[in-house]
Amino acid sequence: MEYVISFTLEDNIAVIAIDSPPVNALGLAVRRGLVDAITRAEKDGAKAALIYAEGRTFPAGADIREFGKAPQPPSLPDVCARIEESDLLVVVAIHGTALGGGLEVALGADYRIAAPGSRVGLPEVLIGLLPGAGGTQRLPRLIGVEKAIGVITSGRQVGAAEALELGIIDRIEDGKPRETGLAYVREMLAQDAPRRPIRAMQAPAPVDFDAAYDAALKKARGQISPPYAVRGIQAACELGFDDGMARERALFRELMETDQRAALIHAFFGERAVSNLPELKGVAPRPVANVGIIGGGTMGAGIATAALLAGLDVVLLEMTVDAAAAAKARIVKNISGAQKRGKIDQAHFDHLTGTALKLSTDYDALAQVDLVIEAVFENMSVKKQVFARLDAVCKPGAVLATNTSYLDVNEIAAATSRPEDVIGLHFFSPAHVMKLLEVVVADRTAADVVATGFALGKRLGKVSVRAGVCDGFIGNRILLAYRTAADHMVLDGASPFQIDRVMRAFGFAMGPFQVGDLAGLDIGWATRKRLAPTRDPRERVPTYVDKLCEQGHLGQKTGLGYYIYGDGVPKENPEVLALIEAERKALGITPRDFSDEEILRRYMCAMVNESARVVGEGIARRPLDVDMVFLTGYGFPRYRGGPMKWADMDGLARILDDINTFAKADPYFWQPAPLLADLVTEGKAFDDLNKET
Ligand code: T1G
Repeated sequence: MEYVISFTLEDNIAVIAIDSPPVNALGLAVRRGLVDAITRAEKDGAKAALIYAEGRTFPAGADIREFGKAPQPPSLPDVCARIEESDLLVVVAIHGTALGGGLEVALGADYRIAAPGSRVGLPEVLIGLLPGAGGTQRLPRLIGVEKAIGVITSGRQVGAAEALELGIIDRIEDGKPRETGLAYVREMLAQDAPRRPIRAMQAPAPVDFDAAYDAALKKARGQISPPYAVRGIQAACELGFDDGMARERALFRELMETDQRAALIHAFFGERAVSNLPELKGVAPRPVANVGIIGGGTMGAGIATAALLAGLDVVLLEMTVDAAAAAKARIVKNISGAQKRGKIDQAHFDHLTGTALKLSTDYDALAQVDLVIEAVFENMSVKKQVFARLDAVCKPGAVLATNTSYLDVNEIAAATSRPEDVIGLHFFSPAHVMKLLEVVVADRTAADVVATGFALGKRLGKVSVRAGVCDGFIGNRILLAYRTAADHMVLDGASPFQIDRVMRAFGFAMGPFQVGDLAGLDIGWATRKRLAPTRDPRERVPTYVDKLCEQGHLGQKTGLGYYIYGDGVPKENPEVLALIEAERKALGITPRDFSDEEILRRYMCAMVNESARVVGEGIARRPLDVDMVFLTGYGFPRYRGGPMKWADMDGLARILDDINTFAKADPYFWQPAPLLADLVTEGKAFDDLNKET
């Protein structure tokens, strides 16, 4: 058993320190150590005990790495009960992020003190669970049911000041947890402060739990852990404490067995694993203290905003003074949003929009920047001109990045004398909000430039995913495949509105045609025109939506697309159905019905098949990389883990069977990806590839 709990006696106070990096997770050794320490404190005749943690944070929860393994005693509920039932006056000193089981341990104590800047929370619903060590029973007793429902079903972190106001903590004190904790214990002993076991507090007043359940169910769009948590809290009102604990345990165990829990844990670890690339071990990124950005449109301004908020100085280049002023206005608007949300104060706002941001129309302004991100018009000749200028102006060693969403980064690099310094950094709009960053590695990109791209991504708070060079990289290439499957279904008889409904029911916030209206139908239109010259004659590409575009109907930005946008809920545009009818007639297609199930199967099989191609070709390193792209950039429902996790759960053999069935009518579009066929032959899952480095 590694040494993770230290015990000292200071007068009649047992001082118990948890020391289990990186986040003092409550793994077996910590749980056993805590129980042993409480027993020892009682044996040594202590009057009180202080529990605090060394390192960066008070326990951030149960050890998620133990999930799925056989549970070993003492369980976390037993640890909390052991603390609560002891005759000792127990104080917990919190710092960092006391989350999940960490907060539940703190709720087993009599009093809680926290350092300023501490955050507490019960984020279990975010990983498909509910608080399983008394959180649904103790928190409502402490802060009331309404507030407990809000904290637990959102899984949000609560800052120290709010936690004090709610009554989760009793005091905020600056200083080392051991010192502030000890002083607080001595104060409590001097006052002969009473024990305060939460289990003995009165059951909280109930609310309309069915209404709360329904509200949580609706908001979670198919994820079940938040509504389950409401039922756990309901037990705190309707059952005695022990029965309530038993109810919580039963609900917790049920959730532990679900695919949703497995998918959400996959997402949690995947977001951290995806940017740990073996080939970058020991490769130092180039230092980046400032960035240049070329192009101040929506993307450029969004990237500038993200960089400024991450503490980088920005030089933004536009073609004219007016365009530079418009870019600045966009950036100021973005940053004032952060100020409105309380993320920054006025002084910080002034710094970010003042000294930290320079605008220019002269390339020479970029001569000293450490890294440049080009975000100009998606046209190869324009980009080549820009990179030739950057090559001439930027200092040696500056990283030259393009934000292109599909163009060939090798071709762009070849426009410079330093292709090893060129990389793709594909942000997703709005760039200061969306977490996904595709780091596109060209053939000659140097390893330390790749490392610099990932370091910048981490600095900007992004989930960075390595992508190889191809049309659309990872996300947009796969998007084109399942969008095409949807278009084929529309030509053959399905309505775009039915397809949107089916994909929303699957858990997407929006269906593919709603997304088209949001992004602008002109983007797809331009892609179809761009790909037309090299299109295989066997491809089936609809033309009805081009007619919409020709009439100037581009979706939300023009108020009309697949849907009619006015005030209130967007309405289905009947004009679209007429255009589809006309195209079917012109193609001699007799429309047929599609069941919701068939729509879902075709849509998802196309997504999985192209994903398998992208992994098989090495464009994405692992299946989890594709999952992280879709969870963080394309609205894929997180509780399904991403396309490849979903495929593993659905069963690769079943997916391959479906593809082979669909191929009977369209062998060109439905060609099984070699990797998918190989895994089925070997009886393996995509997840087996994630374990390989
Ligand atoms: N268990 C195991 N490892 C964990 C962990 C955990 N709970 N939390 C973090 N790690 C690892 C993480 O994988 C990474 O490892 C390193 O710590 C740093 O994390 C009964 C059952 C605490 C806010 O859901 O939200 O309690 O990659 O990179 O950005 O009711 O980690 O370095 O090898 O994220 O500063 C509930 C999850 C569990 C909190 C820190 N608790 N963690 O963020 O660092 S369920 C959570 C976080 C539970 C009870 C139930 C964040 C953080 P590596 P990091 P960070």
